[in-house]
Amino acid sequence: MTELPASPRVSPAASLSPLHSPLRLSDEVRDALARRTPVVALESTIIAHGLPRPRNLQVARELEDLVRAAGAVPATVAVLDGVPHIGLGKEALDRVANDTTLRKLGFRDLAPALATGVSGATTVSGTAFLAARAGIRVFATGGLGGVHREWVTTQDESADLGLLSRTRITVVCAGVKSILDVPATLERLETLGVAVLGFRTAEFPGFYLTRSGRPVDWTVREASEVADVMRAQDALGGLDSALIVANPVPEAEQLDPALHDRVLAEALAAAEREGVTGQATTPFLLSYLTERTGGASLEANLAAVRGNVRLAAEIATHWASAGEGRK
Ligand code: PSU
Ligand code: MN
Repeated sequence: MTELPASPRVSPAASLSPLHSPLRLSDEVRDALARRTPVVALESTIIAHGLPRPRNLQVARELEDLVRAAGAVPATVAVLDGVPHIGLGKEALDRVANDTTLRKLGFRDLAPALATGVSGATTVSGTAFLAARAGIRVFATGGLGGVHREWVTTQDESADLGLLSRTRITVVCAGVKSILDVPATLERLETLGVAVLGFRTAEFPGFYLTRSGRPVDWTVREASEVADVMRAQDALGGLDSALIVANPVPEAEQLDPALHDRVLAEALAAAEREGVTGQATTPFLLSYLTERTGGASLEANLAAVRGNVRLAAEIATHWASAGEGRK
């Protein structure tokens, strides 16, 4: 099969001289990319701002172990002292989990953070950008950011969506966080031209919940089919955009839907009452849910992330082996 020429694009940082790239790749990530063996990017905001301490460090390690057990190399992304790290060593991972001064860095925050030497955890938008620049194609997270329920008055829409409409990366997630306006977020993804595949589901997942009640247009059943879609994206060339693989949390591990709806309503009311806005909104709502569900939402969140990490490693494996044939 002859491939169409790839669209002109900025070369990934992995192909740049390390002297000219501000990115610091861990040795094992650099090695895996050079050998075209599977790599999975992981974000750090979920660790620093999305999960309670000390569980967050255990989870950060567990997710990396899951990637390794599936035969891929984990590349957790964070900015430390102004340097974007792609792949964290033990100490760096400890720091991301325990340093309470760490900022939350979306894509737009990266340049100021680099210029001022700041440290921060990267969100989906920050991580997707840095991972793609490093030459990593597959990324696992919990739930994407999206359109907030109060959008009509606040215009709060996560930068995740816009960045994913401009970045060639495959993001495995359990849908978008259910604290959001899910239907509006799906409409935005359509408008922005971001493809969404349901993994073994015809329904978009609901993050803590297996189902959101909204259909997806495309369903795949195997990781190899996701890699086929990634190859088709590249064969088409042209505009870079992401591919979202929506992988539901298993029904046995979801949060009880009635509990979810009740506590979420309380959380949204509390956020409004306390005047929580901007970057603080998502962490506030997630921790409110964790507290008021007696930890049940946390378990559902973790079950979702684990499933996403495993699937991402499988997709990365198919992607890497497909790459061998391509030269
Ligand atoms: N998924 C989780 N927990 C999280 C997040 C995702 O299971 O904490 C983070 C991601 O980093 C995502 C961010 O990019 O929440 C969205 O924040 P905001 O709505 O402020 O863009
Ligand atoms: Mn926001």
